[in-house]
Amino acid sequence: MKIYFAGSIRAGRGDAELYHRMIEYMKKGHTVLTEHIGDLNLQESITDRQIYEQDTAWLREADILIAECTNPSLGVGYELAYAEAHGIPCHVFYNPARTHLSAMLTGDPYYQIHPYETEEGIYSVLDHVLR
Ligand code: 6IA
Repeated sequence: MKIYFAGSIRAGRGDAELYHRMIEYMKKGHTVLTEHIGDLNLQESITDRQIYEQDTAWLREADILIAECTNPSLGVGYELAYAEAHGIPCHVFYNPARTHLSAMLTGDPYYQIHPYETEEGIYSVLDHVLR
């Protein structure tokens, strides 16, 4: 599967190590189009227009969107809406002990929402959805 992984960039990199581990896990059996989300030394080297054009092209190409939404991000919210508009299946992971997820995600039946308590819980759900 071609996976578009979405996680916070300008909205804060506090979960970057978690994104990195999730991407490494998914890469064992699949292609992650957005590996840079887990890059711990992310450097902004292209223009915002180039980022938008590249990311929306990857979204249209993706078989599935996996989003880690514990750290709220406008960009990730935009990507989720874009993916829904293009019929791409979306799975949203978040830790309810750390955030109260937006009703615009939990209230939209299109999204498969996966609250987790421990990081191990993420991987067992990923095993299931990426089968
Ligand atoms: O609003 P945020 O910046 O938190 O939005 C994060 C989301 O938007 C991620 O899921 C990305 O797919 C996308 N995004 C935001 N900024 C970038 C970016 N910056 N590069 C790629 N995708 C981005 C430059 C990084 C550089 C290494 C090229």
